[in-house]
Formats: sequence, structure tokens, C-alpha cells
Amino acid sequence: MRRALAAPALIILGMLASSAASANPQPWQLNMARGVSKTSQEVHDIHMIMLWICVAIGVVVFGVMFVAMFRFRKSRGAVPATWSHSTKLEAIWTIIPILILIACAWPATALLLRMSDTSDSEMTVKITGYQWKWRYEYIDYFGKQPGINFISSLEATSNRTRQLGSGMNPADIKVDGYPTYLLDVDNPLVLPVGVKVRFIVTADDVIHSWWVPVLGWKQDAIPGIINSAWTSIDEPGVYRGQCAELCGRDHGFMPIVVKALPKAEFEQWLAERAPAQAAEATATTIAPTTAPQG
Ligand SMILES: [Cu+2]
Repeated sequence: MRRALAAPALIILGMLASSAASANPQPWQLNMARGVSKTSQEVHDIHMIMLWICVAIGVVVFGVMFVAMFRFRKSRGAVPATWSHSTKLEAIWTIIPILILIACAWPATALLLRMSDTSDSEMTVKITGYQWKWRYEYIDYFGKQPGINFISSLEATSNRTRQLGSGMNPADIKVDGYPTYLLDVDNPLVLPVGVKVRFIVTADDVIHSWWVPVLGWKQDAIPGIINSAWTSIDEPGVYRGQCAELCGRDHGFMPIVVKALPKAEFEQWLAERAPAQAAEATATTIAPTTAPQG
């Protein structure tokens, strides 16, 4: 019996451990990942506390129920009590849940407030959702305007593979051994590590939702409305996400990739990317002025 239980227990422990160790989702991962920012780790910790509170309540409630069912069953000669009401008991089973709910809501609300506080951010990125891709505009980086603005859409091999009768195998698509079918993009959102990044999130057609699980939040992208969120990523890496709001035919084909670089490397990327972008921008702004006037 003990041996029969050991294997599943080990598998579950392994899953919990692996989910904690790796940033991106793994096959059969059961729990949410701890994430790569302080916020996401706080979200994970609060989730675990709430989970264990619920488990404890479940054990007590079902425990009392099963004890009552087995010990006081008719075949053992149990006789029903004749009283129908107890104000004291009702007060107790009202007050205790209220206290438990307050104890849960207090830290959760405090964390939600911290998560929505985008003040003192050092960088701003505007995210716009389209059917079925994302646009990233680097609005501000420590007071400077990087002038970088690009579209991020599903990477070409995944896109070819998903076509009917492509004959291509989704399992062949991997980046560094990690299966990335429908999870990779042509232009990832590049961010620096250890910088408070404010995101302003909107959409240009229908409602989308920008969601990278390891950042610990998701934010709706709604046409005509600007939502905001923030993160400060602790570890360099490649973090993957999805559009999380059903947005039409290709909803499943607009993944999100965040590439977090150490600050120096990010600034180098910024310096290399900005002139190329500026050249593109000039090319497009010159065109109308060379056209015949009025
Ligand atoms: Cu979408």
C-alpha cells in the first residue's frame, strides 16, 4: 500500500518542484509557476496560502461530516436530537468564516493595490492588440524616447505548420529543446531586467488580453480604453504567453514572447534598433511631403 502511494506522490512532488524551478510551462505542470518578478512571486505565495487555507477548511468540514455520518448512523442506534435552533452555534459559524474571509481579503487587496501602482516606473511600453498580432511601442526609457515600434506575430514555421495539409510536424518546432509550436514570434518584446516597466495596454479592433503567466498578471486590451500594468523582471530569460481573450478566428495564433536582457545588453539592443527604426520612420514621413501639394 505504502509503495503503491510512493510513486504518485513522487510524481506530484516532482511536478510541484519543476513548476517552481522553471519559468515556462512544462507538460503536466499542475501548479502555477512562481514567476520571474517580485509581484508574480507574491501572487504565487498568496495563492499557496489560500490553497492551504481551503484545504484545511475542506478537511475540517468533510471530516466532521464523515464522522457524523459513520458514528451516528441509524444502524448503530443513533436517535435524532429534538432541538432545532442554536443562536450560539449560528453566531460561531457566521463569525469564524467572516474572520477567515477578512484574513484572506486583506493581503490579497493590498497586493492588488501594489500591482496596480505604476508610479515611479522607469520605462513605458505601449501594447496594442490586433487581429491577430501585437504591436509594441517603446514610449519612454528613463526619460528618453527610444522611438522603437514594431509588430510581433506568430513565427513563420509555426504558421506554415498550422495550415491544413501542411504535412509538417508541430513537435519538430523547438527552441533550445523547448517545444515552441504556436508559442514563438518573429519579433519578441525585448525588456531590461531590474527596471520598473509600465505597460499601457489597448487594442485596435476587438478585445484581446495580454498575458505572460510568469509576470503574474494579465491585462485586457480593449479598443478605446487604455489599461495599465507594470513589471520588474528579476532574471534574464525568454518568457512566453498568449492572448487570453477570445478575439476571433486566429485567437490561438497570436502568442507573446518577452525576452528579458541584462540592462547593459538591453541598452545595446536599443542603440542598435533605434537608428534602423528612425531610418524607416523618415522614409515613411518623407513620402507624403514629396508628393504634389494641394
Ligand atoms: Cu487576441
